[in-house]
Amino acid sequence: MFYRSVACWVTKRGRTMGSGTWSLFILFGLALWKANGENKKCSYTFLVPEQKITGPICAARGYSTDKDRVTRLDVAAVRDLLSKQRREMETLKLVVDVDGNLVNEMKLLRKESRNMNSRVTQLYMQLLHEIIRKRDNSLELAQLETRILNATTESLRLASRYRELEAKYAALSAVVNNQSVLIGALEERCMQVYSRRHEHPPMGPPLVQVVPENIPVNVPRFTNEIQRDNTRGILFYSMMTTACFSLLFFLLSGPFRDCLEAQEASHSTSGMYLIKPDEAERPVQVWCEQDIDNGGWTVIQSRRDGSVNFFRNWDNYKSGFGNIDGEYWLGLEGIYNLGRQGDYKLLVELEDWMGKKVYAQYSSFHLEPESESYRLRLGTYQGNAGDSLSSHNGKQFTTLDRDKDAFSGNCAHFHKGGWWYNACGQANLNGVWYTGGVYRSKFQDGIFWADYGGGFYSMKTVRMMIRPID
Ligand SMILES: [Ca+2]
Repeated sequence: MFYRSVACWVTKRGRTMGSGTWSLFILFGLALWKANGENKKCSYTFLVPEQKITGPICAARGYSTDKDRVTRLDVAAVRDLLSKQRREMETLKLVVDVDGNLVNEMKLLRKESRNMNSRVTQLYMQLLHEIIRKRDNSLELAQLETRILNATTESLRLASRYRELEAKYAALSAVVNNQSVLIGALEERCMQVYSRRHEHPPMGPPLVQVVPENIPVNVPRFTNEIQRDNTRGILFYSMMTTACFSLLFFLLSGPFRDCLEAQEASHSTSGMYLIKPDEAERPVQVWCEQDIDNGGWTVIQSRRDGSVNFFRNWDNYKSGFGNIDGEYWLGLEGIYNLGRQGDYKLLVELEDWMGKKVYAQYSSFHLEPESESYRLRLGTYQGNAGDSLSSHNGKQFTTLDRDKDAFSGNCAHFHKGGWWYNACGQANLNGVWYTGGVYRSKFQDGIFWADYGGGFYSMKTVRMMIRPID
């Protein structure tokens, strides 16, 4: 049966096999025949060339040992191949494991990358914000620079202007110097001419040498403030108020002979009144002091703030000037007319710059007529200011344009006022109103009362007032 199977398989394959194949099968058939003939004690030996088997192996178990040997070699080779592939698989597994780690690391790296991106974005925003802020700062800096440039330009302009002014000042100084030289030369020329005409150059009056018993205590000041000539506005106001008061008094009562008569007519309030002395041609305004020493005092002179210039001519002193409610001079003619209608006494009220008030009272007071240049007639002194007026008793009135004093020059020029100057005097109540008390001047032209403060102490307020003798 086996033979038939082989023959059949050979027949089928014989159509496609070559001569080599046929030889192989012949040898294979002879071998089989030998195996069957062992029983006949006959043996054959075949030498078959070894060839590599690449295709499927068809082995019949239990029939051929050579054929089993070839198969084992192949199996060993396959095993080698398998072990090799197993190692490669292990290697690949290791590689896969490594790749897994790499994947994890990659994930971590991605996560870190995302974090880094977020951080980078945040930093970018911060950088953007910083850039914007710096741009704003740059704008402010630019504005500041512009301002600095403007200020620098302005300072340069001012410096240039200052240099120009300096140059002008230098030129003016040169002019002044030249003028000074010229004035000096002219003065020298005048002195030469004057000395040819007169034996002696003009001298000022002797200074007051009286050492006062009462010296005002105050801080020495040397301001020599010039009198303010703001009388125009005040005069307008005074004229208006005067007109109102005049109308009022004419309608209601008065004019009175003096302030005592006004007081006796129940006008006990100090203020402006209209009086008309008996011999006066027309009424005049005065300030009536009804509050001190029983009242009834007609104020003939008042100084208190330097608002009125007292360095005036004869006509002004004759008719009077100033403001009734401020500084004023009643007028020599008015004072003369008052004195003609009775016996009057004089009260001089003085206030220093510490606010202390002193007084000097004279038992009688009147003036002689204009033909006698309003000569002063005084009674005896009484008071606490010192007697600085008795030396003027019997003296005529002197103004800058009418010299009636006992001095070779005009005392009014030196003392800058109008007064019953002697040569020149111990009192100058119509002088220059200085602030602060002590003043500096070449001549004693302040409002001084020599027995109170000396000749270089200018009083703060002064009032001269008269009242009929009781
Ligand atoms: Ca004189």
